[in-house]
Amino acid sequence: MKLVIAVVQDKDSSRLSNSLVKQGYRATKMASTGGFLRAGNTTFIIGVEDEQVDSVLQVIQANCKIREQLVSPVSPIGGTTDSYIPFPVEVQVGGAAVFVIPVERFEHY
Ligand code: 2BA
Ligand code: 2BA
Repeated sequence: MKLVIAVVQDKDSSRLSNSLVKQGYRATKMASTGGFLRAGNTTFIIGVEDEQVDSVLQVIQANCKIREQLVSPVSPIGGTTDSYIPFPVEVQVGGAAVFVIPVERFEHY
């Protein structure tokens, strides 16, 4: 068994959730925050059999779009200076950052 962890944009999360259910996959959605943009995103955890991993990855890929996002200057006042960005920069966000992790044990009570 594998655990697929996928960080996706909020805009894609309902579509992805619907597609996963439609294809018979079980998933848990968690509200998360990107460390860089400090904006909300959604983390899916999807426990699947090894042979289903590729198909789940295809579902994720098909439902998550790459988008450009402008990062506004962040004022260092009152905060730390290590993440200070002095001018707006455009970053590419998503489609999805996906990790596939082996599951040692799965119990369902
Ligand atoms: P954020 O951390 O808010 O990052 C949003 C986008 O900003 C990233 O898109 C990337 O294009 C850029 N970015 C992030 N950190 C950067 C850095 N240190 N220097 C320059 N640009 C940077 P994605 O790579 O598609 O990531 C989207 C979200 O997925 C991230 O949101 C984060 O929540 C998650 N993520 C991505 N890679 C990860 C990783 N290796 N481990 C854990 N979470 C990750
Ligand atoms: P359970 O299987 O007991 O799952 C309870 C919750 O545990 C799920 O909530 C989900 O958040 C998490 N979960 C279960 N299996 C998971 C997995 N393999 N990976 C990640 N998270 C997992 P819900 O998704 O709201 O599901 C509530 C109940 O609806 C489930 O109870 C199950 O009886 C049924 N169900 C869920 N997805 C189904 C599906 N695709 N087909 C048929 N029944 C489904």
